[in-house]
Amino acid sequence: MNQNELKQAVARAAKDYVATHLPAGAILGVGTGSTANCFIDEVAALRERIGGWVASSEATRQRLESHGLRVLDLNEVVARGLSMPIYVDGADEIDAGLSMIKGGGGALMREKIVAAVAETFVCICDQSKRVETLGGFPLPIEVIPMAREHVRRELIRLTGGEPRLREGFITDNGNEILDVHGLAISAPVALEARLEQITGIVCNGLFARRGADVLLLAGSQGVKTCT
Ligand code: ABF
Repeated sequence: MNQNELKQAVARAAKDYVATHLPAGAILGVGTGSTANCFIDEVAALRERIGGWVASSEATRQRLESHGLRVLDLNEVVARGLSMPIYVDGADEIDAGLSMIKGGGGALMREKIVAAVAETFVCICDQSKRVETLGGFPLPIEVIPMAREHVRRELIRLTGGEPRLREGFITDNGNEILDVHGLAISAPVALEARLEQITGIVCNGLFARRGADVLLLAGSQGVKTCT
């Protein structure tokens, strides 16, 4: 199977997971990226039993709406005391402890917010994303534009990596992204916490403290479920 077929396979597996595990009428959180797009196209078939949809980016909101699905405001969901039992999203890298690098598509902040609200994070990936050590994929850091050079200097000091501005890209929140190259992240939880302390960083792309709960991983032998 090529990579696109693997994405389709994991998207179908995620739809089955939702059909089995999401209580009828409950709200589903939906991620961003090409694997998440395959998932949206599959899971739209479950519209009758899903009570509402929360999007982790403008692109995802538009794709959900193109299927005629009702996208809810996250504040309204939380304020009304509604639960979001499942959030399904892709990743750029994932390790054995289900820590991830995310944000290659630039939606890291909203993805982290939706993941924080959801009860179960289901990560959907093809096998190319599974790594021993995170950091081969450049770590995205969303920054307030006026803080970019300060953050760049702090990132070099802290990580020894090479932060590069993602040229011509502005996030859904109006910010810039520095991609940090050349990392080998041995302690993702500790690094995530340290990055959160740098003034000017809006969000870092490590999802370690709140990693995935379930990984659906597509490979040549089919889709494996890892917890
Ligand atoms: C989102 O989409 C991101 O966090 C990650 O950057 C990306 C993965 O995209 P794809 O499925 O296209 O590889 O999940």
